[in-house]
Amino acid sequence: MTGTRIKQYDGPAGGWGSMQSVLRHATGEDVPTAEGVVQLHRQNKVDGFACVSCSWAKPAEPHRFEFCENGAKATMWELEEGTADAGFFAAHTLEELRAWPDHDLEAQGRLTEPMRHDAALDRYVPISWDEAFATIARELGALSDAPERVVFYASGRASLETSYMYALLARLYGNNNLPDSSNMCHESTSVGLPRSIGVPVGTVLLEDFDHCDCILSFGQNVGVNSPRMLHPLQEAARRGAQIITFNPLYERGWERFTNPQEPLAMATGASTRISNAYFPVRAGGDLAVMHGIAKALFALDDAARSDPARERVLDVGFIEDHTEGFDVFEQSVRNFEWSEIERESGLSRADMEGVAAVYAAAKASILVYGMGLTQHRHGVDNVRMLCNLALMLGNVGRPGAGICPVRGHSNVQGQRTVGISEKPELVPLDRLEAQYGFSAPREKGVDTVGTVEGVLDGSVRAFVGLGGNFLRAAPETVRLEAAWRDLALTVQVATKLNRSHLVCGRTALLLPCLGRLEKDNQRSGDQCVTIEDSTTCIHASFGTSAPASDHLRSEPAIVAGIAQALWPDDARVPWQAWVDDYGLVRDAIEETYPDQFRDFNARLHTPGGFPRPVAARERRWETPSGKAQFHAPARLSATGFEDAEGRYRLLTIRSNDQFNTTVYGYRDRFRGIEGTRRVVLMHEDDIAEAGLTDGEQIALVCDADDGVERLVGGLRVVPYLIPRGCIAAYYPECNPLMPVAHHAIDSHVPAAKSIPVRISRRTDAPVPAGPSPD
Ligand SMILES: Nc1nc2c(c(=O)[nH]1)N[C@H]1C(S)=C(S)[C@@H](COP(=O)(O)OP(=O)(O)OC[C@H]3O[C@@H](n4cnc5c(=O)[nH]c(N)nc54)[C@H](O)[C@@H]3O)O[C@H]1N2
Ligand SMILES: Nc1nc2c(c(=O)[nH]1)N[C@H]1C(S)=C(S)[C@@H](COP(=O)(O)OP(=O)(O)OC[C@H]3O[C@@H](n4cnc5c(=O)[nH]c(N)nc54)[C@H](O)[C@@H]3O)O[C@H]1N2
Ligand SMILES: [Mo]
Repeated sequence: MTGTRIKQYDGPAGGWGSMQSVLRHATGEDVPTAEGVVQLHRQNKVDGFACVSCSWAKPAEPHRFEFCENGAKATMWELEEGTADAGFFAAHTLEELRAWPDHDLEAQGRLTEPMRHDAALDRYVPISWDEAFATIARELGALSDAPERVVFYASGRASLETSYMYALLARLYGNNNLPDSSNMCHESTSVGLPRSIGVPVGTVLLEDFDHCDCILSFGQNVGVNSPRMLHPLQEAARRGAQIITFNPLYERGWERFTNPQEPLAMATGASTRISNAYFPVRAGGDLAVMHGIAKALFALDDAARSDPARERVLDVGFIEDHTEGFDVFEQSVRNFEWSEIERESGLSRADMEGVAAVYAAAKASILVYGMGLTQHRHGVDNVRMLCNLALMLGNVGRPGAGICPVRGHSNVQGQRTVGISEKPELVPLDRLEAQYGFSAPREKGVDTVGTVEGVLDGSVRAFVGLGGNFLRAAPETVRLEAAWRDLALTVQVATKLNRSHLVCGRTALLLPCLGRLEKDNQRSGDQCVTIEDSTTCIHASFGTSAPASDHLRSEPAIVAGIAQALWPDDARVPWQAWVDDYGLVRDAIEETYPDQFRDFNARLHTPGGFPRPVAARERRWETPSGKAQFHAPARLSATGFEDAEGRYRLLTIRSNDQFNTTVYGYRDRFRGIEGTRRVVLMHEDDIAEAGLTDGEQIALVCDADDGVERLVGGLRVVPYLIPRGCIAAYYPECNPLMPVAHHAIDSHVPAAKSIPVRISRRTDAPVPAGPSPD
């Protein structure tokens, strides 16, 4: 570690900086270079593997290297040599490991064999696969008279095949307790979009980016979290499309990009401007911004209406034929005062009018968004207000136009498609019952927030985790960890060691699985799996690299192993045949979802993936009334709390050197923060007003009035270009500050982008592990 370095970064996204960053990881992580290079070449190709990083679309005609800086890091992180094997666990107690930073835990390398927690030794010790499955079956069997006490969590990386099997396992066991990472992520999308446009997913395809002339983006960090999306954005910008971004932070990817695929640009350092205009909205201020744009659109339309020679601004034909609720929405927008809109958004009326003029003039617009909209108390209203803007101009269901939520994990959207959901009404239970001859549970299951509450109040007794790092990703870290130890059973299926593996229930198992890059050889031969990208296209993925250990099992084999141990004499589900040949799981998926997965096995290899049908793309509205719905939010702030003296809106952010709770390193290049993650980004006037100094270390205290103290210390104050009253700090270090009750209404997404906090000089606050900012 070279120590903390905080210095403004002036380069573009992409470019030599990204090449250097990739190379540093290639050499620094001990990857056999040849293997790393061979694998990178196969990333996101038709006969290759689907990147384990983000879920952005994979083009039919891929670039020579269809990967980005962060996809390359994800690949190398998984291939890295070195292992967390039995010898490693013999050498370290869990108490000792709990003091390690997230980075150091995963950096040990891949998990290699099944382990169980020995409480007396406070260590993981090896266990055979058969014993592990028998232990799980015994513990789950003991809870089966009240199956709602068991939770089956999934992180969004597992394939469609694994996810289908896993959801079936939970339902055969007797519950719909299938929370997934989406509950902390785009659940506001999954709840908001169906209400507005009748589908839970975005409506754009990759080719729409070739036909749009305007892109509005809200709260998404493209350069870090979906860098391959910079290619269509760059092409759109070069064609002259207007790109307008709303984000409290100036994120480099939306500003400028140098395409590493272009030798001339690399040689000359030329970069493409991405956004024509960039507006630093206050965190939680998007509802106000979107109301401002809508209000200005109404004003433009009023002017057009008064002049018969001019075309209307609103798409009145579309509104008339396809939508409901317009009048109420219109009245509501007109009733909000500009002064209020300006105050809540932090932007000027003139700016919002300017955006409205650009948006009104465009023939086809795409509206892009991410966590900056979904992770708020009123995140569902945010999503629905974005739909309103699209509906006003008929920007859904025609070429070059649409709604584009940029999803997170590489198969998070697909997991929902094949039944991972706590909401039974979203799953074809009748069909599953007919297919497998059982009576499916009909009660709603718990989501992530429900799981946290259930662990806290004792109603949840066992947790099975298919990937992920639940204890780090979820809110309420401190109380959750304390209650977690009282669970009867915790099972973690994982590739790498993380914090969630170090806080154990009374019986605890850690089961290592193959990663997506690894060759998965089963009885019928080498297997491929499938995933769904952000634009509903389904892709095959073949792993070819040698498995990190001979003891690893594939995720389908582990799910089947648990099921077979639970129900050894039950022939209703062909678990073993499925493990032998994943093509049979795909046949089963097609049988359950015939419209979505027609000819599944035959279409796997379609270049660019094959799109699932999305009704809203054809302007069919699968809402109760058969029309798209305008919605009138009752307020302009998405935060769910009032402003108060000394109270800040904390937005938790990802660095350019992490994938969720996986911390690759300590270089947040675009933000110019290196060597530490213990920082709080603050406007310089706020720093002065609070009597703080640049570089001072402070604590943050959650400002929820519920009698629980939540604090994080050792954070260095960094002056930063961020709206006043807003501060930013890293996830997951700041998750102890998030109360479980502070989540989005209806979708239950923890409100990680506006947490009410105060600044404190207390010195007794727990300090996150990791390099100190001194
Ligand atoms: N390299 C890498 N790739 C990833 C991930 C990763 O961690 N690393 N994570 C994956 C996952 S699971 C997901 S969900 C996605 C996440 O990708 P994003 O949706 O981009 O999520 P974040 O980076 O958390 O936040 C996005 C942006 O929201 C802005 N923001 C915060 N509050 C507000 C607000 O109130 N309004 C507006 N307009 N903007 C706001 C932040 O400044 C930030 O730039 O990326 C996926 N891809
Ligand atoms: N404060 C705050 N909290 C947040 C967020 C935020 O922006 N702010 N973002 C939220 C979001 S968007 C999300 S999606 C969640 C993420 O929550 P999770 O999905 O639960 O967390 P990850 O960090 O993605 O999980 C990483 C772990 O997954 C395991 N893993 C990796 N690959 C595989 C695999 O192929 N198979 C298996 N079985 N395991 C694997 C590894 O052991 C690794 O340590 O966090 C949420 N929490
Ligand atoms: Mo996510």
